[in-house]
Amino acid sequence: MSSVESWVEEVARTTRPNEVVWCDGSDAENERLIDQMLADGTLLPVNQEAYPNCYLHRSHPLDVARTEHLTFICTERPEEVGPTNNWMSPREARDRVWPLFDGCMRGRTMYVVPYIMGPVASPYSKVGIELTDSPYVVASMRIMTRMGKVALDRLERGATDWVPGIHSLGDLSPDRRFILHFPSSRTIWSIGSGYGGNALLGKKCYALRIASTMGRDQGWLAEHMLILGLESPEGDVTYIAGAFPSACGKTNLAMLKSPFEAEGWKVYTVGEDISWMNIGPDGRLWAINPENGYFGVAPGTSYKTNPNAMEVFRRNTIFTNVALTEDGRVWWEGMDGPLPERLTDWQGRPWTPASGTKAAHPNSRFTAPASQNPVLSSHWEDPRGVPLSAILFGGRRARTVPLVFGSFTWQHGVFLGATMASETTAAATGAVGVVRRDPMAMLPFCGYNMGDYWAHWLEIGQRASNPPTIFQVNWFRTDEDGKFIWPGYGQNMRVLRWIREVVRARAGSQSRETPIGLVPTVEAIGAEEVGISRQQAELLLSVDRDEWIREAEDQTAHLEQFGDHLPPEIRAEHRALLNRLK
Ligand code: OXD
Ligand code: MN
Repeated sequence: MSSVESWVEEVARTTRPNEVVWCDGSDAENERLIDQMLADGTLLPVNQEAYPNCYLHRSHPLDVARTEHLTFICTERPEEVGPTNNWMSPREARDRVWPLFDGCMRGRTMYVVPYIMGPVASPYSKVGIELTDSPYVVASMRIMTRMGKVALDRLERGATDWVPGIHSLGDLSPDRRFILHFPSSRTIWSIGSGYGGNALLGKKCYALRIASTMGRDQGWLAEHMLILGLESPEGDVTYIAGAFPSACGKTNLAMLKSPFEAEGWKVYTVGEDISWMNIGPDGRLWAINPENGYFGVAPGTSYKTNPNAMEVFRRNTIFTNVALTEDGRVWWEGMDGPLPERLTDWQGRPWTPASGTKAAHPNSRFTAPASQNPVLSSHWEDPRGVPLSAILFGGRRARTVPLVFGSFTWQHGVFLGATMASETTAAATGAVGVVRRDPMAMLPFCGYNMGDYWAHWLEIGQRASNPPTIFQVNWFRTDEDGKFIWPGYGQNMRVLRWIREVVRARAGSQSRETPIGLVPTVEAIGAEEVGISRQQAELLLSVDRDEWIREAEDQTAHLEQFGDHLPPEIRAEHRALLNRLK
């Protein structure tokens, strides 16, 4: 018996499902699952003429987002996970959490879901196996990963470092919900939630938390980043990765519809949430997208904000917690067109504009195959990945942070990532709109001590002879009236074009050096062409010394919490910033 088979048997002995089904990933298997879920109400059909092969899932109303406070990294010593992770000892996990798996699949089927994270032919891709009692998870994993026989084939060809993951819906109670990661055995246990980020174990649990520790041990990076290709009129493509916290527009930027398409400027998507980056033989960082689909935030997605996404989920898509129109089409806040007079809300209740509630849950989602993206990069499955010229760190900041600025060096760029902050969104449970430090947008996803993680970033920069240039961006700066100054979305192309000039060392006259980094001129981004007044444009690109001194002082406590694990280089960058400001 193979190691996979004996592990499956062992788990089944504890969870005691009625039946164990090995998934092959075939169409026939998927159809059977969909039929079964339609029959038992796990899925509802949406209008099949408008949205062929698309379905709606309504989750338990207390299970609608990632639950960071119930997410733990399990290591022998708390120091290994650092101050930004929840820690649990493996012994406590065994004593407190494992008993919840005892008999948890009684009366249910346990699906064995083998999957590959990354392009099938890439040496950088890796295998995982998820055991789950949720058919919704199986159907979603089939969209989000290369699932089934392809993964078993890879194991048969000798891949030994597969990641075992056990998932059960349990009783869906937040009181008995845990998402645990064991970096030493590269194992994942998740119980009590069916929500994507908690239950599709390939995504956040494997491709970020576990993979970040693999990257530390093996010399690569697993990051919460989109990857895009920017094509210029000259025909060259500049690859850019970008880390933004959840629900801050990664999907929109990765699929940006260029307002300058006629002139030859175009964006192609490689990935929209996760990037695995290895140093290539040429000393550059090469990125692959480990995912096969998009688990995108629905509200705010429209023809105006992201026309390409509107095409992606036209078919073969699972929607979660969106609203339905009277003729069975999906709907959410921010969609084009007039507000419908009557809807069925995300919990299945009748809704009218007078209801005073959101019709779609703010974290409602679409799960759609990447292959349906009209602007998918032709290199998205390139086994080598794509070579990065720039990395962006972005957040939601109403004040202080200009639209874009470039770092002076890799080390300075790592410092920018280490200190980045953002206002919280609905992607995780908890208060929305609070500024929190979210280093590299990895606060909920880094599987080890964040201080050691920065040291690893610094080391990658030492080993890569030609690393990408690091930038910080902020689409969300507001004016005195609290209105966004920058139109964002397609107009972000203007920022990407300036970045391309900088990485080609051609942006001299279009930039000015400030104490925080290199900022474009108003002309370089054509702020006035998008209807922003000169004064507003200057505010958008301004670096206010007093605000930045406050910002830098506020960074102190954040950095110092890492104690001995804070790399001296980061402390030196912090001091250098304060010196430049004063
Ligand atoms: C996501 C998230 O679902 O970051 O991608 O929460
Ligand atoms: Mn994400």
